[in-house]
Amino acid sequence: MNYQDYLSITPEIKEALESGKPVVALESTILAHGMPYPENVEFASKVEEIIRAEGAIPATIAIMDGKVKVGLNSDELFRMCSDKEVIKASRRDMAYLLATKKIAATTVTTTMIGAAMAGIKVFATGGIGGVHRGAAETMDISADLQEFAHTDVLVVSAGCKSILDIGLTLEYLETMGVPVLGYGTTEMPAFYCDTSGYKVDYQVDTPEEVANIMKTKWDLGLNGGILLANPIPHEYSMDHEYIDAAIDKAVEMAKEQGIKGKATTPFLLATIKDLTGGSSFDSNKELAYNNARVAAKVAYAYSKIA
Ligand code: PSU
Ligand code: MN
Repeated sequence: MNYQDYLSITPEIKEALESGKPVVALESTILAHGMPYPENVEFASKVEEIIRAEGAIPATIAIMDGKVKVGLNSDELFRMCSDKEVIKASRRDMAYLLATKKIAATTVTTTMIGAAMAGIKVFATGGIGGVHRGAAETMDISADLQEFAHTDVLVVSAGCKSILDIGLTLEYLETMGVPVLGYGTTEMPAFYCDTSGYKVDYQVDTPEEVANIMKTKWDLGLNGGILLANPIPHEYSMDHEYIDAAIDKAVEMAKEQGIKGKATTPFLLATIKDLTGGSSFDSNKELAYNNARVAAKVAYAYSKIA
């Protein structure tokens, strides 16, 4: 058997990939562990609609029935949004979950892996995982960063949340040789906020520019991902002080309650939503829609030159 035997790609996506049409990968952990039910159901279909409206094909990825599924139907999407048994799958979980035919949602890490297996080069998410605050003691560094070091996928993300140490996350990406491009900005966005005070490597302003950098990197045999940091639209950007206070509180609560390992990020996301009375969730959805839109445009530009 080879890895293709573990892949299940919908006919629509397969045809699109074979004929060089633009396809955008989407993760399922954002649905299963990053957003509350039932709001995630509307999000899941809207984000796919946005990609279609831009002329690209959405490919939400998940693990089910011993396969990496690329493209979910509406029942499967609903299951990702509503089933509490859905496991959060990082790189280390993948073989176990496939061999035992469990149902699991893919993080940025495993969505990159699934996309690369299928031949999809562009992936839209909300925010990536990174180096957690206090990582010097806890060693909590998301596997997402390692994945960028060796898997050839461009990820469109609104930077990362300040539940993470943004400065250390950028240092780690530098060590791993990962280009960090700011889309229309010189700064690494901080998820809910369009600025963070940290600089990206380079500013890029058009999908064509991004596509050219992708092609050049991979033509050169420089394996690994690219992070396209796309700021939340300014009208949805939240007040730094307000959101930072909620984040500080959530980080403190996680520590008090002894939350560890892969439970940390979902705990922080849910706690921040509660502490902000849901207002952070509106921003969360808008930035993800915006990332989907940009990813579709980049996938289109890349399809013209690849
Ligand atoms: N950050 C968010 N929303 C998310 C996640 C991160 O703002 O939904 C999810 C993504 O799937 C990401 C994962 O890949 O959490 C990282 O988890 P960990 O920190 O356990 O590596
Ligand atoms: Mn972690």
